Amino acid sequence: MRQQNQLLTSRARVGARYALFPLEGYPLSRVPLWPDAQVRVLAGPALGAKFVEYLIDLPPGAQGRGGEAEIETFLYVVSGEVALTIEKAGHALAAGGFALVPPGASFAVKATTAAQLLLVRKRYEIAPGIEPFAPLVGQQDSVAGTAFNNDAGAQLQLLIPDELPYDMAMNIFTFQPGHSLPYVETHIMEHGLYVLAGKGLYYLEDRWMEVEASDFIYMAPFCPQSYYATGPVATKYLYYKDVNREITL
Ligand code: UGY
Ligand code: MN
Repeated sequence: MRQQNQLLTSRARVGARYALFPLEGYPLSRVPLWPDAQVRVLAGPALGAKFVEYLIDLPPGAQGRGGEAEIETFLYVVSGEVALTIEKAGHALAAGGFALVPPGASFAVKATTAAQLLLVRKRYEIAPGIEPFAPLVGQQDSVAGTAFNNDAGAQLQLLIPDELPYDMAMNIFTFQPGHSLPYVETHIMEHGLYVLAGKGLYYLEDRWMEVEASDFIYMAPFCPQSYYATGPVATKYLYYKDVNREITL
C-alpha cells in the first residue's frame, strides 16, 4: 500500500494470453468453506482459467473444508502446519506438504499454527477405461528432482505422478541464479504459477517481465513463455498444468 502522498504504480498486467499479479494487489475474499481465513482468489473462470486457485491465510485454530462431486482439490502448505483429514484418515502437513483429494472425497483442514496454503480446484476429466486415483499425500522434500534438459541448475519435481489416472500436474521448478528454461515454449496446457522464492524475468506472450516471490502468473493455452532466474537466491515456483487427457471438441 502506498501513502496518500505517493503515486501509485503496479507490475500487475493482464494480456491476451496471460496475467501477472503481485500479491499486494489482491483484496481479501471471504468464502463459506473457509470462514475464518483470509482468501485471495488468484485465478478462476472470470480470468479465462478452467481451474480455480486460492491463496489461503489461516490463523491458528482456523478451519476449512471441501469435497465436491466431480471436483478434485490440490492443497500445498506454503508455511506453518495444518492437520488434514481426507475422508477419515488424518495427516499432519508442514511447509512443503501437499495432498491431492479425488473428486467426491471430503476433506477438512485445521491450522495447528498460523499457516498459508495454496489450493487448486479442477473439474476431474473421466477417461474411458482409466480408474480415478486414490488420495495422495506427500512432502516436496521426498520428491526426487530431475535436471531439466540436462541442466543441473534447473531441477523439476513432479508432486503428482505423471500417470493416466491423474489429469493435473503440480510441479516445482527450482532454478539456480543464471539458469533458465532452455527455450520459449508454447503449449495447449494452462498454467497457474505461484513464485515461492527468488526473482527473475518471465517471458510472457511477447516480452520479458520482472517477477519475484509471492507473484502469481496465469498462462492461457498457447501463451509463449520462458524464465530466466536472476538471484541472488534460487527461484522456486509451484505450477499447475492440465495433462494426460484428449483435447475435447
Ligand atoms: O511444464 C511446463 O510446461 C513448464 N516448462 N512451463 C513453465 O515453467 N512455464
Ligand atoms: Mn509451460
